[in-house]
Amino acid sequence: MSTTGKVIRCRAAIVWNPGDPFSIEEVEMAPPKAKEVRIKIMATGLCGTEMKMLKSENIRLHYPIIMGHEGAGIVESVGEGVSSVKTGMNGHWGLSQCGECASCLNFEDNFCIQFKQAQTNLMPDGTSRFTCKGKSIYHFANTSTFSEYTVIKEISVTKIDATAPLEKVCLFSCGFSTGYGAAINTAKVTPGSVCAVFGLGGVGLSVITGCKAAGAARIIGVDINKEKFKKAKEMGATECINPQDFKKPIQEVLFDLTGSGVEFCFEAIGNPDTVAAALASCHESHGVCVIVGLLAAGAQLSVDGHLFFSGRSLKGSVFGGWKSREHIPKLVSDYMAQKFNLDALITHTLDLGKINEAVELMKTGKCIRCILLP
Ligand code: PAD
Ligand code: ZN
Repeated sequence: MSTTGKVIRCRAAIVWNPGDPFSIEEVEMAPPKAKEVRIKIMATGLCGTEMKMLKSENIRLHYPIIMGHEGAGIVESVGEGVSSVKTGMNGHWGLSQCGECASCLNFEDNFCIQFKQAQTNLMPDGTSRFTCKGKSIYHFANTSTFSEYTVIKEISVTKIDATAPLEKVCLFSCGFSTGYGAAINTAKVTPGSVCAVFGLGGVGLSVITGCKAAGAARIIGVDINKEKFKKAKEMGATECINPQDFKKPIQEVLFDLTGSGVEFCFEAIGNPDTVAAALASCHESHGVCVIVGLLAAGAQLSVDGHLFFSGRSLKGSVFGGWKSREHIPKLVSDYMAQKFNLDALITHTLDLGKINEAVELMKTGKCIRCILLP
């Protein structure tokens, strides 16, 4: 029996209040309104960003909320006026791409103005499509993938290869694309260069994959968890170091190791102190430091202004600089053509009902990416 136009009762993981664990609940998922699409989620990753949100670090959110943004699924139905997406299509999402705003029209920019609206944690008409126990539940990043179904905007849905395994390519909705693109698009890593990556989680390892694809000669992994080194080397790191093994600050260690500093340095942790260390590790004139990690709203950076005198640069990067609808289908095709190793990022797979176990695995550093199956 078709569910088009009807409310679907389904399972979702809700966080009721800041700092609470996930609670598995039955929710009512309203049908999509105009220019919206309802998706049956087939798989979703748990990203470092949700880990930060669970710690209720100063990331502006409204509660109760259904988090999750690293998902892939199948279009169940579409709202009025939807023309680019059809029922049954394999879908994927990242940032929105309206194609009309100043960011979308800029060749190098991917932060579509319509994504900012997602920060209200509501759909464009200012309401939610999720209800639970009579309460309206907030969306997250216009995705909310920790649910069997979700409703998102048409301009955030990307059509991908119908044969792509959704339980793997869901990582293109965030972690992999973010890290890989930070190296390729934001830093523009050059062949033969010396790179360093601070933080060897799913995002940092994807940065390593990007540096390797760009032909970097040296890729130095930096993490306080030594358990991460084996996988980092498997992905392309040429050496790995733990800042806690040295008496000197890590930037001095990196200068000792490289002679003149790192040419492309990435911070994939989201900590103001490691951003400062990553910047100070860069070559004094042509060194480029890219902040990939999410810093809490209001986080202040303490960096020596003189570091910029000689030409170093510091850049931010969101979703790896990819324009979602335009670029992600090609990345998925490259994966299908085995151009890079995405599968190595997936260390665990669990039922969505076990999402709090996935949180524990991430907290204890035992997991790179845990795929949750709704
Ligand atoms: P993760 O928690 O799997 O990885 C973080 C890694 O950093 C772990 O291996 C830690 O051991 C390591 N670490 C923590 N503190 C330190 C330290 N002081 N020195 C060295 N290493 C340390 O997270 P992830 O890889 O999923 O995400 C990483 C960050 O990227 C996180 O801040 C997340 O919010 C952000 C992110 N940004 C975007 C974007 O578009 N910019 C997208 C997705 C994720
Ligand atoms: Zn736009």
